[in-house]
Amino acid sequence: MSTYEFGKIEKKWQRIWDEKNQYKMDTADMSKPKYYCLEMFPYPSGKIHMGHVRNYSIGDVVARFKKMEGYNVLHPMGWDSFGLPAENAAIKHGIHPHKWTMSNIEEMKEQLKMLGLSYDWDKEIATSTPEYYKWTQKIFLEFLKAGLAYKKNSYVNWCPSCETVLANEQVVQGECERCSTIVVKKELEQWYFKTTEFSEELLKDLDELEGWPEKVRLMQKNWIGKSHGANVTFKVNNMDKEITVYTTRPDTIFGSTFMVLAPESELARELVEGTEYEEVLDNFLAKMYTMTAIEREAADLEKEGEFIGRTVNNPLTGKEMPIWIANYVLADYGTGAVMGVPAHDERDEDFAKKYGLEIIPVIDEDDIMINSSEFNGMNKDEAFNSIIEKLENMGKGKKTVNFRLRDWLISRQRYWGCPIPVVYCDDCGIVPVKESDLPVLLPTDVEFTGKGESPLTTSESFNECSCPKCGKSARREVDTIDTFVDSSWYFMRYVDSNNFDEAFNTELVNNWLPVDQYIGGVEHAILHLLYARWFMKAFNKLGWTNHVEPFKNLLTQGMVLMNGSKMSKSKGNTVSPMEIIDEYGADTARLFILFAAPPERDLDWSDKGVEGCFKFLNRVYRLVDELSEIAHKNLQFGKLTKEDKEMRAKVHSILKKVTDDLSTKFGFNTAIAALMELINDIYKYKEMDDRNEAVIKEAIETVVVIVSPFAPHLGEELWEMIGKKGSVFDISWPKYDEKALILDEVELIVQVNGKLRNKIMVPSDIDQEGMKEAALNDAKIKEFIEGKSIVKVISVPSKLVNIVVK
Ligand code: ANZ
Ligand code: ZN
Repeated sequence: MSTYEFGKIEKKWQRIWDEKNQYKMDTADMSKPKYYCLEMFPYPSGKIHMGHVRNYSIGDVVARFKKMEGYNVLHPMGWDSFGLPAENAAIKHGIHPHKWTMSNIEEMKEQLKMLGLSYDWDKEIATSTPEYYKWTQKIFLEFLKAGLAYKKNSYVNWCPSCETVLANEQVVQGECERCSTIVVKKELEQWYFKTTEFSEELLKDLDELEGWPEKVRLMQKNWIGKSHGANVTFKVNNMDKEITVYTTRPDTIFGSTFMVLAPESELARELVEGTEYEEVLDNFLAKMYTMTAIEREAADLEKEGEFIGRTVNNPLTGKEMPIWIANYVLADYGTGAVMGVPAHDERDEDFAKKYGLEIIPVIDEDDIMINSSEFNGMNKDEAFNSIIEKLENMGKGKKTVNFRLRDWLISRQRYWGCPIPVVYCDDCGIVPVKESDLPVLLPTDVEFTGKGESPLTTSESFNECSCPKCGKSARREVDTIDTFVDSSWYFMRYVDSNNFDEAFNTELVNNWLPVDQYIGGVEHAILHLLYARWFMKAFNKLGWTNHVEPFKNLLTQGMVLMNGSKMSKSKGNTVSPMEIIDEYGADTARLFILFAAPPERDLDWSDKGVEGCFKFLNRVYRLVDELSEIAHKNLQFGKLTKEDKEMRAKVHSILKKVTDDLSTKFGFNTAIAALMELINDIYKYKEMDDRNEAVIKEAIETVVVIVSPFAPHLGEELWEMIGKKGSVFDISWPKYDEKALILDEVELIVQVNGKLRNKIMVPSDIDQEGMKEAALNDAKIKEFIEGKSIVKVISVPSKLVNIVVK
């Protein structure tokens, strides 16, 4: 008897899969229904972690099962390979980001292959390769043409000591991650994608995404943040100027006693220009530059502000209101100006109390209007509409909806990203690079000093260029594109990854999108998914696809924990997948991770659990090995005993359960539990003296098929051991036998016009309707009643059916 040599088995099948291109598929082939199974592609850090193992094991079971169910399955993998770590490695170790990235990819690919994942590697992409980013650049230019990309001034994080721009994730509690200097804001012209173009669609279409977790839909909805209110205009006293505020509570306007502006707003600057308050504004702004937007939006923010020497009049009360600037008002939301209503808004209340501003309640505890002139006595909702109407009639207001969603700042002052394909010409301004000149390649003569605005400024070869329009010498854009852009369309490139003429073929994308099942971490629930959805809508508008949503079904898998907290390098509580593969094999690693918890839930690592799964696979191996000779035989069931029937019922009921668990829900853990139960029963059954070999053969074959999607190397090995030719993954998923599920049967006599015509077997607990149906559906009986009309059907429970025809 041989033992389960997982190391040998896994290497053997990985080699065979490679050699015969087991997972190659053709997206042009639409002869079978399509199924697009996608897992979020990784950043190539060089080493896979347990989160990857979980994500990709889930996807692999889905892909393998769907293929066996008869779908043409697209299951690709690639690399989100631009990004900061490669650049940091360059600064620290002097290794070029491209080299560093490519060697990481190679290493990680090796590791993914060791997990036995069913990817078609011919479809592999890496976003940092010119073959890919050429199309990212082309997409940028098309967006520019369509008005979906534009440039405007904005603030970046600047470390005065490192003299460099910092990404948000490099700012830790307001300080530079590297040197702990307080980070300030610096104004730069930057590129934006107009995400707000599709705010309404991004919100509305969430309703259609029934295959998404409710919590993710809600997170997106909140992020988009649609609100209903009004814009109200206030005239500035002693000045030819108006201020428009956005309010969701026009019903509180009689309680508005002051006005607050975002300190960064142009308006604030205009109001103080040439007055003694200019200095007040400058000093206040300097303070604001050390705060992040997140800090400023926090509910517990200590409210701070300054009076800036001007007033407005409340359009409905006529009361004079002082104008302040304050830290809690943001420049890029609404109009950047707020009417302060301290009686009904908490932030305004904190502010008014701190600075001694007037507080006037205008709504009582029963939501009835008070202190509001002709609106007194109204319900506040009624007042909401009536006050807007009044303001509209006065020409002082307008009903408005507002979105929290901002346009997407895509400029990064980084080297390791996709170059923005425009040049600046003194005569022609911003000029797009000609399509025939794409890709604009990243130069290699860059100095990685960690200083300055954009590393690309240090490359002479990159900067020297001529204007595509007039031919005069021009400067290249030195910023690169946010890596979230790369990952917003990669799933379309997979469909047509070797296309050298365009980003993708429209027909192929129309055929293959939406992704049928997307699987990834919940940390991407907002930005990545929102950006990808936005891209789909933009591509739709450009006529590149007829779809508007990229992902039909979404599974957000839980985290892998150790002793209750997330596995992480910094905490030192990690288990390396490679160690587990070495010690127990990839099949055990996969089985454990799928068995230990339902996929959406967090999973606690357990060495005991791994050990248990390893033992189980050994047990499966030994069982099949022992019975493989029987499986080779040509056998007939013959007459079955009660025990034989029970064994068959078990096999088919478990096949039914596993099929159900895999096709309608992600019941991997329950499917594996069922398989364990089946193995126990087979062990018992095979020990019986009068065991039926045909029953054993059927049971063993079923076990091998069921184990395959979870432990694919072992599945193939066992399939070979029981004498089957070819890959187990090329067969159709077996159908369970409904009849085998029924244990007790009785013989039913079927008569036609009183004459015995056949005897059929039916379940003993059959009802009269069932008896009638079974009799009428019997092939032999059908011959006797064909062409005749049924007068009536008489039945004696569990014994006889008589069909009267004429
Ligand atoms: C008066 C008022 C009275 C307000 C009241 C609220 C309650 P949402 O719902 O999130 O859209 N606001 C408007 N622009 C702002 C900005 N740039 N920075 C900070 N706050 C701003 O929030 C809309 C409300 O937030 C607006 O309605 C405004 O305050 C404030 F009892 O106007 B409200
Ligand atoms: Zn020019």
